[in-house]
Amino acid sequence: MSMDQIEKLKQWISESKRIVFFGGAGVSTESGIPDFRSVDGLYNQKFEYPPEEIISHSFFLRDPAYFYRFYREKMLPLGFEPNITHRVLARLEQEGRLSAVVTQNIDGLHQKAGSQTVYELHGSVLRNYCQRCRKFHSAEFVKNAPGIPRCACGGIVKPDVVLYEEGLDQDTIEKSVTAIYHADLLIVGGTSLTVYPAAGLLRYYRGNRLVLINRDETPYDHQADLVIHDSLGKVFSQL
Ligand code: CNA
Repeated sequence: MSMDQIEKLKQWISESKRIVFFGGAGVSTESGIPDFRSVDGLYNQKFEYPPEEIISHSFFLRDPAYFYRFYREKMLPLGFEPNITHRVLARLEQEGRLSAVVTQNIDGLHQKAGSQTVYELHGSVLRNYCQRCRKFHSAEFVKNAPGIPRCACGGIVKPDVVLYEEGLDQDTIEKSVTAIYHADLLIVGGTSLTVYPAAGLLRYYRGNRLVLINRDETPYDHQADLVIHDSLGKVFSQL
């Protein structure tokens, strides 16, 4: 990362009023939550089944006990705190520069940092519903339940997280598309941009200030107006 890149990003931010930040698991790695596709990410660890299979809708129906063992151990990020990136994004919103955070994360850390307008494309581990009576259950309930978490009515509780084979919430997609379409600066960070349809939302951006901040290369690097291959923490601590 060069000083020129930081200066350019700072200038663009100072000239913007409708910034949208589009992020992924890399936003929370510096809070201590591993991502999926980095070398030490979940997809490079060994399990009985590929993680994509375990966190799929059909697997959840077939073997909820195994699903929950994996989910509790690897996907339920409780007790983590927002980092500098979450906090700077919340500040930019308070300053009236940022209109929305669109995230693929399910950890709730943007809201914990103070962000108000957060579109969670893949849901949140903080919301859990009984599949029979729709009663709400907390993440702590799911974490502490023995085996498969069950509601008082006997129904199985399911996290409000989009599993493989499941569709995204239409209202969340529409709000994300609208925010991205009207953005004057789109900052994309901490995402491999390989998970669809989420990654495809970038095509709704109409401006000429697309910034990509990611440790690894992404398939969208060549489309960006500014690419920074570095950690988000290093970049955001200078903004
Ligand atoms: P991914 O595919 O794991 O990619 C993460 C990307 O972030 C990689 O390209 C890394 O190089 C990059 N990266 C990691 N740490 C940093 C950092 N500190 N600074 C800059 N770049 C970094 O994750 P995606 O979000 O693209 O994939 C989408 C999945 C991952 C979504 O469905 C999420 O729900 C899911 N996920 C979420 C969390 C969470 O909520 N914190 C954690 C793990 C996975």
